Amino acid sequence: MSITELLGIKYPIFQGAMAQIATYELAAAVSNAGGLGIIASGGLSADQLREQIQKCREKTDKPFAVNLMLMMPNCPELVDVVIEEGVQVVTTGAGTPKPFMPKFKEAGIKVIPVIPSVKIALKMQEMGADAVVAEGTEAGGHVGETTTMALVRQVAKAVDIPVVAAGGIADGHGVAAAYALGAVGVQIGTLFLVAEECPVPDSFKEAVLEATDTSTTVTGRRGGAPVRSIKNPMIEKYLELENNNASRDELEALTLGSLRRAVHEGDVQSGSVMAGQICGMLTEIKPVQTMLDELMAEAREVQSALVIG
Ligand code: TUI
Repeated sequence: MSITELLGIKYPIFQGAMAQIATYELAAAVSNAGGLGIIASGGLSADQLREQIQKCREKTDKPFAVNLMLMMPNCPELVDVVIEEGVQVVTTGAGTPKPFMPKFKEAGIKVIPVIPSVKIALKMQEMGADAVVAEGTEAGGHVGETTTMALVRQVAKAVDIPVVAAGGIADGHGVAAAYALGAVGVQIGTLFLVAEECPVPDSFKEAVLEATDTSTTVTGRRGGAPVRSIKNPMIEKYLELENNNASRDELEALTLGSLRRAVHEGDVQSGSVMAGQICGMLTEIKPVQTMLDELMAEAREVQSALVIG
């Protein structure tokens, strides 16, 4: 069965669950446009997540998912909300959904973990995942080490469940490339940062539009939670502190509340503007529907025009 049949969607395109950004407004827009909209629950309370799910359902009658950031201490409560509200699909990130698998299975929920390596992909398959999103290090936010090119191919060869490719994809060429590697769908985050429906301040969208292919970098490798974002004075300072072996406290003082500063206050100088390496290609703010239609039309054009050798 194709991923579109499995999930009841038109296009094999998932919207990345960008923490504090992927609210019901963006998720509903993506689902209405034929993709899989995903509500990011990172940073939300159980009540806030319930409200997000209910508002999403008011805006779309199409399938949508909820992403669980497994590092969140309130994950068990969020899982209960997802089940009570009848959400059909869950994606997970930054950890293992193992403790929650029996509950998800019992509720008939499809579980699609985001994974950064073959080893973790196999582990997820064994615990009953319905598919995996193989996310390369080109992606924004919390990332692994392996590139999309190397990761997707190796995961696709290793597992029997469907593989969705993520990291560095923002147009039809990227979609076609993902399929060539064995993926049966893509997850896209950075492109949707510049969607009309994306609820971030204009300054955030401008930072993404102005960025080039070399504008992002990864901080926090030493602390074990590497994060990709667009370089700005705060990130430069972080890198300097990291190079000088600064204490964990000093580093945390710099990043405390930094995602909120960028996403809610539009402060793109001292806030975290998490984005993937493909941001250099983005030049225009567009409606989600236009983005998805163009992505799929271009992917099909690339597919039929491809000449090898
Ligand atoms: O989770 C993401 N991306 C994120 S989460 C996030 S919020 C955040 N803010 C500040 C610091 C850190 C996070 C921003 N972006 N992507 C999915 C993803 N999952 N990437 C890597 C992983 C992952 C890593 C280890 C998944 C599983 C895993 O291990 C599982 C196991 O069983 O060991």
